[in-house]
Amino acid sequence: MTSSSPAARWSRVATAAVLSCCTLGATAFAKTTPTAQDAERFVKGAEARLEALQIKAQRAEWVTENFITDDTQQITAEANEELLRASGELALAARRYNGLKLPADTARKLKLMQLTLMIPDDQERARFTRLATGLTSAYGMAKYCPHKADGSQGTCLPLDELEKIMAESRDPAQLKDAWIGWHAQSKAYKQEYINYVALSNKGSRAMGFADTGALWRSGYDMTPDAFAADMERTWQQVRPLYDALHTYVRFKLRQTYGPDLVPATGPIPAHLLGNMWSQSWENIYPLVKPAAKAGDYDLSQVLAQRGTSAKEMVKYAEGFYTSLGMETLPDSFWERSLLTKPQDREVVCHASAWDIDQQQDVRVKMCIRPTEEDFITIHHELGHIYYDLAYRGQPNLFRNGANDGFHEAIGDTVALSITPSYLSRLGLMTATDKPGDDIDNLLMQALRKVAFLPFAYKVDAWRWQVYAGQVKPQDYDKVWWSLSETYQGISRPVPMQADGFDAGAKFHVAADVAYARYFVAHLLQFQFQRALCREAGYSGPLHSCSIFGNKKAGEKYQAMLSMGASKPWPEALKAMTGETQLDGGALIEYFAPLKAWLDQQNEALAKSDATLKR
Ligand code: X8Z
Ligand code: ZN
Repeated sequence: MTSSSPAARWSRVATAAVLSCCTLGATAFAKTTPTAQDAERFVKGAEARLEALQIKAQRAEWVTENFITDDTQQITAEANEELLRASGELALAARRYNGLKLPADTARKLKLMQLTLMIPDDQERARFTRLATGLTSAYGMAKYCPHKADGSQGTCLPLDELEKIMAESRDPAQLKDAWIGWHAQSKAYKQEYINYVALSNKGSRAMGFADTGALWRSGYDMTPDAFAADMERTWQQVRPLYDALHTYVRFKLRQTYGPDLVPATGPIPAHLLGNMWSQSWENIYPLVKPAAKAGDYDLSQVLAQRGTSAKEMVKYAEGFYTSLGMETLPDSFWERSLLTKPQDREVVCHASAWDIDQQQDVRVKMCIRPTEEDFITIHHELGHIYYDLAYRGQPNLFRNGANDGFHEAIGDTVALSITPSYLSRLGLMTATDKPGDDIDNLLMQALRKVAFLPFAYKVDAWRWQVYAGQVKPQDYDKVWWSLSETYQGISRPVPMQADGFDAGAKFHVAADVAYARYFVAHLLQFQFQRALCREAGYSGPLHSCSIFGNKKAGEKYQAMLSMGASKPWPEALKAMTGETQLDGGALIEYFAPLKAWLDQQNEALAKSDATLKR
């Protein structure tokens, strides 16, 4: 099972299946104290049942996301309902063994099994899974249909076309229109989301968690409060770097769009950052790149000019993993994956990786275009796939990432090795190309990675409050924008809509995929990269390291991947890096030259900006 796939939403293990609980309840719940042997027998049976149901749910979900209709949604909701019932029943039954002296593996499996929702009422459970499928599908099908000047309806724009506008347009009016158009869509499913949250909380509370946010935060081998404190601690570590980047970008956007649109201090309007959610800013690199001296190499241009096919894009990524000594992707991957957007049906285009049968049947679903962004994303997706393949030898309950942030960090780490020298080796950069220097490349990377951190923090800071009941539906947007301003330093381009649902315009909110994982991953990937580069014998600056072709680093990586979720994540981290906690230090080391440069630029720009009146 893969972190991005929906069955993972409701339980840490996502893969735990069920004995038909009631049989178990009737027979095994005798009054006698259970033995360790009973516990092991229970776990074994549970894993077998869960596996069968997980595979069934994955297949149904795959079909729905590739072909959204009322029927497919119903089939998926029913398969997920069966899985959820089983997971809940097993989780309850597992409590019976809590406190017994057990082998470490069994105790861990029992613990993982209890990190799930439990919705005992048949109707509520069915309503819950129907809402879940409906929300993901509604997001997948949403389109902005602008009205023409004469009031008639124009061509409807799906998300990928709106994202293209956000990435490429430099016309503030057009950007604002695309931004508003997309953010108006989620209102349509706000009530479903509210109902979904209520049922989800009910399911979490039945398992003894304060709410679903607390259940999510319990998936990190520490208490929910300790995890929240770790996020805050590491955010404070990296915040000065984000602040420097934000200040620099604001100066540059002010120069581009003028002081009326971009203020000298305070938040940046969200529609000017090159991305629908302002979550990563690499698309505005041309506006903020260091003047004159910057190189002009553009990977997107190269890929588009060569007419690079979606399959070729994936082949490049596969080539990286095999260069580390990992296996080639099975034939079924190429036969069954969806790599381009079909024109004849509704699909969920948000990129995802799937582990259908927990053995060989791995797939990617992604609407690939020949761009640098997608080139990086496909390396990310294959990270999920190679993790899935590496831990398939583990028992069912351990076929997962050490934590969900690990799952997200695997491919991102590999993508950090897409350096100019690597692109030259692939022939994607030639002698006539003018690559940027270190600062150019670091700035681009910071627009991707550093800009992302407060966004990831915000999404779940908001959701934790929503799940805790601290934010009422009428205040969803108020709190969303207050957090957006506090953490990201961005503002809504226009006043809030009445009863709006801006958070729901993000896939992971509509599809209810926890987001703290990406915050964790954005720190972990630098910790991983530093360790792998050391293993490869590299001793230069961290940002220039590429582990391409290094079998020694590959072995080290594979050893951690094959552990799956069998050990608490600090042990997996230690095995590879020697570190035992989440830490922003490696990221700070990677960007150190850029931080010094940004500080210098900001000082100089502050002086020249004084002449730019608001
Ligand atoms: O959703 C994803 C992946 C699939 S797990 C494409 N990402 C987050 C996002 O798009 O919001 C990758 C980075 C953040
Ligand atoms: Zn992912």
